[in-house]
Amino acid sequence: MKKTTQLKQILTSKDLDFIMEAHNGLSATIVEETGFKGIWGSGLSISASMGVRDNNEASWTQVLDNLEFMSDATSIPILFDGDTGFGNFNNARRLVKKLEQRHIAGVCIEDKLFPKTNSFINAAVQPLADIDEFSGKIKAMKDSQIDEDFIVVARVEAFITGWGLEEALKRAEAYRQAGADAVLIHSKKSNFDEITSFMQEWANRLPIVLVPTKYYTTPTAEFEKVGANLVIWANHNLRACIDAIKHISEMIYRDESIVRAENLVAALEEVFRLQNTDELHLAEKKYLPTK
Ligand code: SPV
Ligand code: MG
Repeated sequence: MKKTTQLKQILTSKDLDFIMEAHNGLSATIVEETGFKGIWGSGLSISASMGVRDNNEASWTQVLDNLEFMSDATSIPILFDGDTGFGNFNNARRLVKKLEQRHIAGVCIEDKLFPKTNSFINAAVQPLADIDEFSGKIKAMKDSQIDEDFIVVARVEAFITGWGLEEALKRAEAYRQAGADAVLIHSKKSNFDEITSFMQEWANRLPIVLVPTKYYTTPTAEFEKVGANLVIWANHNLRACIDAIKHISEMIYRDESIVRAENLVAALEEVFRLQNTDELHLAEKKYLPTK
């Protein structure tokens, strides 16, 4: 099944589904192997893994190149975190074109201004996009997609920036009318109250996507109970890498030896397996002259 159709089914199925963050071809491969049905191409994780900030410091084509490796390495759909769409409607619709060419199943755009800042950094002073301008951007993106199953998720940042339920609903409804396939309602609260109040009023008008990074203690059953369709585990692979790399670097630095580290890291054979080295051996047998 096409990746776009897979993502559409994940979003529209009655069951609550989960997708997991990846930030390069290797982490994307591992996410698929683990059993997840989809991948979150996190802006935070991709930028952090590049050594830059989540402020559109990496150019959109640099991010796209990275996504292409992720897409080539996997057969499950990637929902790409497209930030604000990297400009106005025209930049955003060109982004859709380039994502489709790389078999990325969908993109999420948030109603802030370029260059954006991560939602958990000084969010109270972050300006929101004009509703009509952002709606036009969604329309342009939906009008430009070639594959009818390509997904555009509209991310509402009203709660994040200190606005209330009324503003969040107004924006979500405008984006629904502009043609969005789903709404991501984001919250930085450590409890689930904001989202619950939104979900009651929203009443299943469109599929809903949640990112419980800050309200992580909320039992997953609650997400199901309020009618959410998709949960994004947004950054734990990146954060796991940071701790693992720190730990092993410090150990090897102190020991001036790799003896203790050897059994704490993946075997080289595992690296080769994840790179699908066997396939190349078979291809060499098939395509290289045997003399
Ligand atoms: C990301 O993973 O980059 C996101 C989610 O946009 S958040 O960091 O929660 O804003
Ligand atoms: Mg992001």
